[in-house]
Amino acid sequence: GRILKEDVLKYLENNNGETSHSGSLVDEKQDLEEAISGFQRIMVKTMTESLKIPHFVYSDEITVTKLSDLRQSLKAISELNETKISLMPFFIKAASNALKKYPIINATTDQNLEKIYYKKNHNIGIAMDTKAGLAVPVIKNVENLGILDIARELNRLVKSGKNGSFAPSDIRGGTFSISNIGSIGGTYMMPVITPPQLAIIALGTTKVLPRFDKDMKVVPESIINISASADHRFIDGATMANFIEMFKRQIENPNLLFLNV
Ligand code: CAO
Repeated sequence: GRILKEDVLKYLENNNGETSHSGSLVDEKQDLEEAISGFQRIMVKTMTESLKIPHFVYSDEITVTKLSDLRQSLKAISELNETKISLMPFFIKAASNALKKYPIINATTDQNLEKIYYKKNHNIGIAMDTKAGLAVPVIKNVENLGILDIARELNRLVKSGKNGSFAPSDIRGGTFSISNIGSIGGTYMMPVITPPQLAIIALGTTKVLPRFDKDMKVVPESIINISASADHRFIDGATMANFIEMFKRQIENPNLLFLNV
């Protein structure tokens, strides 16, 4: 019942990323029948497996005012003109730094649930809305990458998603995932774990909202909601809460990101 390398290669070869992902009917006067193939077939199989996992969801809000300011200031640096740096590379790096401290969140398991594999590399899957539907390409070895390296690799994968040209190795080997649904919309989302991974985080849309500062004055802050799903057979709530606290501390104090603490 697993997706084989051959299935993905056949799909990439035959479809060049084209499906009726938008759901729009070619002929609006009649019903349309369509074979389930490509990334949609992967989604059907993966999500059916995912539902066997006892998920728990932990949510919080994160203030991204400082990080948004930092990102804006980077836009003025001419050397970066070629590379788009969204908030994502910072989220990916913060997650990797936190995974170092909480390795169970970067672990995988086998089909019979007899072993836990603590993965040394942080291969972070990025849920992506591509021309061919939901894909989760992987940024490999994030623990060894700087923010700019991550941004370049994300740019490359987004481009591949747009023209349906992922290499099979791009969509293999994820150990943890991030879904930024907020680039489209939404405040909260319960993300679904991709087996054999044990955890995933989802981010909502950044909104400017009133919050109290340390002097109890109301100030505008950029707020993003985060929800983390974990496999409760292997990860407990306290571990996930600590992981998200560490992630949040770095995002709220972006200087920490560069210290790898
Ligand atoms: N809140 C508000 N704005 C956001 C945002 C957020 N959470 N995330 C991104 N944006 C903004 C970006 O800043 C960018 O704006 P500017 O061009 O003005 O800078 C714009 O939205 C587009 O961002 P992007 O999509 O080009 O870049 P990204 O790195 O933030 O995201 C990716 C990349 C691949 C995560 C995103 O394109 C995507 O596909 N998101 C959907 C993920 C998804 O489908 N999840 C569901 C999985 S379960 O079905």
